[in-house]
Amino acid sequence: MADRGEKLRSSTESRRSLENARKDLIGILGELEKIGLATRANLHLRAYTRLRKAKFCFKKKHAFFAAVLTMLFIRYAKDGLMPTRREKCIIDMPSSVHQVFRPPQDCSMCLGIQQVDKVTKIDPALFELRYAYSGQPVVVTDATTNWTAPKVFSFAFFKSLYEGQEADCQFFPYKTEFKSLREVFNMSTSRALQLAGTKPWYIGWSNCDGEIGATLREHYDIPYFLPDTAETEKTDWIFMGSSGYGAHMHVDDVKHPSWQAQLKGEKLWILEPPRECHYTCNRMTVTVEPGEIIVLDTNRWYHQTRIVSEEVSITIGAEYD
Ligand SMILES: O=C(O)CCC(=O)C(=O)O
Repeated sequence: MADRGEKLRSSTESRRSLENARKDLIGILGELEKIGLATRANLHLRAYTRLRKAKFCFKKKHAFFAAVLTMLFIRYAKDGLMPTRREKCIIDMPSSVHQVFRPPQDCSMCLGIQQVDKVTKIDPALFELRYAYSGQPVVVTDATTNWTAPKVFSFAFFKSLYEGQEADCQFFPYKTEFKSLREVFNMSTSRALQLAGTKPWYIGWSNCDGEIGATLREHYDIPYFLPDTAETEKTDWIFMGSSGYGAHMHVDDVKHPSWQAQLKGEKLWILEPPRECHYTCNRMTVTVEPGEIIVLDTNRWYHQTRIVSEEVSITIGAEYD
């Protein structure tokens, strides 16, 4: 208590002596002005006063920096708002931050690859050797033959599965107005079926609900070509939507490569090598037809998709290691 009183006293005293010094200085400067002596101190004091009054003047160079900053902001804000597949983190960073800190790739993963192969009846050993972990994208044409998913999976089927549930782990609205899967399943049937005059839509989500996952797996199998030692993640990824729409160009930040089965509709994939390999590797495109499975390391290849069929596209996929 005594200590606080002491501090208060000393701060009041120093404020008083500062005030006295200011008054003395003004007095001296006044006297100097009276006798016409323009001292350096006097000049400095005026310059200081002028400086304080000066207004900020927006010049050409300021406009240039403002334009650069605005462009950077728009680019990163847009990119940051775009969804990409990621592992769940405690603190989720915008996708732009992930992309900036992405470790550089070894371009041997894409060197010499001219196109996405389409293969049939591929032996798992050969698949492992050529495609499973090499980074070379491939489409397998005969891996959904006995699946019931292409017939069963539809907007109405997913709607009935998710009725009253909040079971999606990650939801990607892309360009739609939807904020959740619940909102998607509330759209009108005519829009869901993309009848004439209705608004197009494209969305994606991951399912981590055990029960729903088990129901989904009643209708598809682990693709036969995956190596015996490979484990498929329990998280299913579903992408669904209308002609002309798809995912923007991006790279993912997930653990493993993925497979994705085209159950309905046709989807064009545009693949770009990582930025650091642009001069050594090729950009490629491939259209995945109903019944085909694309296998892609989405962590290494930048990818963009577009539905090219009139029919609504439905896909299911997962990561494997
Ligand atoms: O299937 C799509 O349209 C997008 C898929 C995608 O971006 C992904 O799997 O990371």
